[in-house]
Amino acid sequence: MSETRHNWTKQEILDVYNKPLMDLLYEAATIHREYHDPNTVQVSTLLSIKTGGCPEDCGYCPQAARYHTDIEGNDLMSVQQVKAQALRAKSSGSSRVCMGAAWRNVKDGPEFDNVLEMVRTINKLDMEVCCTLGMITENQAQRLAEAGLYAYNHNLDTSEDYYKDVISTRAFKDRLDTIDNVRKSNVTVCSGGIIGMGEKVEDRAGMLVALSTLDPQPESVPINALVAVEGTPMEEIEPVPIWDMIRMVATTRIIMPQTQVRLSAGRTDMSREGQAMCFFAGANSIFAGDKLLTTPNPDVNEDMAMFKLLGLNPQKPFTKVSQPKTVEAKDSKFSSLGEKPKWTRPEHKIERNEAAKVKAKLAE
Ligand code: SAM
Ligand code: DTB
Ligand code: SF4
Repeated sequence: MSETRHNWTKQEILDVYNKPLMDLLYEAATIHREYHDPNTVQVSTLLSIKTGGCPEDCGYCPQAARYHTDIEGNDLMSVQQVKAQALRAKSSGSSRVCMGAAWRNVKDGPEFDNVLEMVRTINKLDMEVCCTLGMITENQAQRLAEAGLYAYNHNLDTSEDYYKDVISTRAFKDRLDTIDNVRKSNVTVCSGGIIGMGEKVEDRAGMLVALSTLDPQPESVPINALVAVEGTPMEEIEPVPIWDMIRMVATTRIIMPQTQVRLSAGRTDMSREGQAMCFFAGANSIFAGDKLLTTPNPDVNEDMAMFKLLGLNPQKPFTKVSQPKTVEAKDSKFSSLGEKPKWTRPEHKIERNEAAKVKAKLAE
């Protein structure tokens, strides 16, 4: 087996990314087959448990309160609503539910207690549970782990350099700190990013340096293509070419051989042929269901037809890591600390974010 390296340099990653396509595909597919069944793809369903009204200024995100987008905001869903959606996801072939909240960070209190109950409920349905709730402390990660959380998603999104052009309300280091907090628990790490935000290929490589030098590397790495949503600062960016997506997936597979590489946002714009190339290049997970968090995703039936056509099978839950045990709230070893961590607020000016904010004000 090829070794898993944690010392990849940006130049080495660029050299991989820029290989002649046939060489890149062959190398990625070979490594993919060493570590994974190439005909198995893990299927996750996203559930936006709290939508919109987010205080952050992420330039790609339709849920940031400061931009004017057409999404419908919602308060935290109830545990019963979440259970019903998880059952639907299970019956349509998903092995994982990923619950997303438009929060900057998790605050201890009744809402987080409800999220913990959602985690317990889904784990008891024998599905993998993932959460993406923004920045969290070590204590919060431990409480999620006790509830039975399988994975925590926290994307680096781009390189440290380009991060400053995308977000001003938190720093790259805060993201790394949250990942570190998750690592101190038994919860697996899901972290990746977005391509097609106007970044250079060097930034894509820079992000992959940051992810691949984590030790251990993330258990899953989502690669999103930007979904350019009207009203966000990135509304006018042209869709990223499929070739960039294929190169990014292949490079991720080569430098992180053991990880599940998830072909994430942007699949509605990809042909079946394009997606098939991504699976060949090492993608072995997707988000299924007709909605991501707020934007469209291919219909489940369409995806199942694609799986049939390509001879792909959905991965069973807990194939890679065993099922966590759920500890009930009354037996919990970790109580709420009510901490008020000092996450960073750089607040530098990003021209296009400022312009989108002004435009939104005028539209009010
Ligand atoms: N608020 C939490 C956070 O930012 O960590 C969790 C939810 S947030 C929507 C999760 C991830 O979705 C982001 O880190 C980003 O990678 C991805 N995302 C958000 N908007 C996107 C878009 N328009 N296109 C592609 N990916 C997007
Ligand atoms: C990830 O990397 N992509 C997902 C999930 N993790 C949370 C989110 C994609 C969101 C796309 C824009 C939207 O639907 O709001
Ligand atoms: Fe908020 Fe997350 Fe969207 Fe950023 S990506 S605006 S933190 S919901």
